[in-house]
Amino acid sequence: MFCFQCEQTAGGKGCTKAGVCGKSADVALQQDELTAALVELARAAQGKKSSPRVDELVLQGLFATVTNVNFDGARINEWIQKIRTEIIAFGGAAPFDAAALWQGDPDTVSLRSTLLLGLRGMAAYAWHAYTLGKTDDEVTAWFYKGLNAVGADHSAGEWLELLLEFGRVNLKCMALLDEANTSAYGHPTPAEVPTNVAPGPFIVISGHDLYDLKQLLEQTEGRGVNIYTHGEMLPAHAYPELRKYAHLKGNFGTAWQNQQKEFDGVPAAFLFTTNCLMPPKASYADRVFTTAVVGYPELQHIPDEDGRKDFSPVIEKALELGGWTETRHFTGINGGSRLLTGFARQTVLGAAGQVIDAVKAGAIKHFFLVGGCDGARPGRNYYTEFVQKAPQDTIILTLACGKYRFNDLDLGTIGGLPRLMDMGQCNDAYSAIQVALALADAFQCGVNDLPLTLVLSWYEQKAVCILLTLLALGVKNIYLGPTLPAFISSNVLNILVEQFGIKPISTPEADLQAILG
Ligand code: FSO
Ligand code: SF4
Repeated sequence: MFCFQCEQTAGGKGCTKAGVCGKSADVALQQDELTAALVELARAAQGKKSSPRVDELVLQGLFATVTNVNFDGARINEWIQKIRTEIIAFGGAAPFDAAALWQGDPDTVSLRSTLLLGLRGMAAYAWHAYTLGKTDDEVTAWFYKGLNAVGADHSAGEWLELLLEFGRVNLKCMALLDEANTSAYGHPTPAEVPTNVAPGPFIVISGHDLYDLKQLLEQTEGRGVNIYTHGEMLPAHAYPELRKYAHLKGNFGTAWQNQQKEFDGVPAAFLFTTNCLMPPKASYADRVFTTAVVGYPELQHIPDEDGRKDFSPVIEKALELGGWTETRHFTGINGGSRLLTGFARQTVLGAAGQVIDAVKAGAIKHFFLVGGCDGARPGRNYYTEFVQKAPQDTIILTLACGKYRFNDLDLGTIGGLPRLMDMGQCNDAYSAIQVALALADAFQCGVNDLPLTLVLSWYEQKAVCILLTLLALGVKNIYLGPTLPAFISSNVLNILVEQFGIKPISTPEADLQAILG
């Protein structure tokens, strides 16, 4: 096997014997075969009309190979067989050798991998929009275009053009998901989310899929089972159509990499709707459920029947386990117990006048977007310290699960606005982009001329597609950590540094000094 798609890859180079994530060598090879089959499917579909069934298969096949999504060889094989059937129905295609994915000249491997990994990330976002009935022809078509590009040769210049074009298409995809989520559940408004767990049966739901949460809330209403969000599901508390359920009680746990410790011995059922599943320990594996493209051998899977799911096995398990008999008190990783979320674009832009006045009066000197994924590396304390050390006259916007490093801190307020504002999930990078564009408009300058710096943490492939979107928008001088991706070759890194001013993070003090002068 060879896999170097995520930040925790072995030795910072590549997993070759087994995945640090728990993916076996066999499953890694099957995932490569699945990817090769998708390239062949895109070849077969060229110049022909696709169908929603095939489009859905493309999304599932790409999404299933995102880090911490699917560890189940049997499910991966099912997708391969379905894709093979569709290739035949299209009239066949020239074969693509899975072994070729990660081989060749290092710069070509780097550029090809960046596009493929970006496509995997975008597939996750397109999937969530799709489950809410939203598709976009350009986004759909680009999956085929991108897969064809992955299977072809290009010059370095052509690869870069493809990557930037992809970044623009991913912006459309994030806009589509924003539209899907806000039209289904309303615009997020600020919400304070409890970290305590009430007595009685409960279910912890993790991942990004709000439609899964909605269905779970409907099916648990009046059943005496409380629902707690976990990880990237936290921002769900801000959506009016989700928070209206009184049994959506609070948030349990912190970011994904702490689950084996945090779930151990908890008398509740756990439901994984998207990525960030770690191999479950025996002490709680009997109560973990997967759904959608998520899979792990021997865990119970909740299938999809024409878009509707029956979560009865999850609910029965929660009732059987019964929860705790008294209220349990939990805190975030810094000991705080107050989590705020819901500062998405409508809320922040609603306060735009206040923000602009505060900038003009000198009360706000700088904005930081400290966003991205969390992970296990100790160097990620950088983000906690960065936020703690940022001066009092700065605002911190955040999104995705990296915020658990600091979202329990009380950073105070400026002019009535909290200094720390959680904009939502990683896909809500769309909200952050809209806010940055609106501020640039108000100050009549470019985004790069705003007193705004992006300090990003990456872990997996959704971060790749978001980074490409930011580059495609011309956003410069992004700080990136905790380490640089193994799939970025030194020549490609040089291009990123020269053309986009990408900076690896150093220390919070040095970076703050460089940014604020
Ligand atoms: Fe975190 Fe996991 Fe959203 Fe990622 S939950 S690490 S960027 O999958 O998806 O932020
Ligand atoms: Fe290794 Fe990450 Fe690939 Fe898992 S997803 S095999 S940890 S590089």
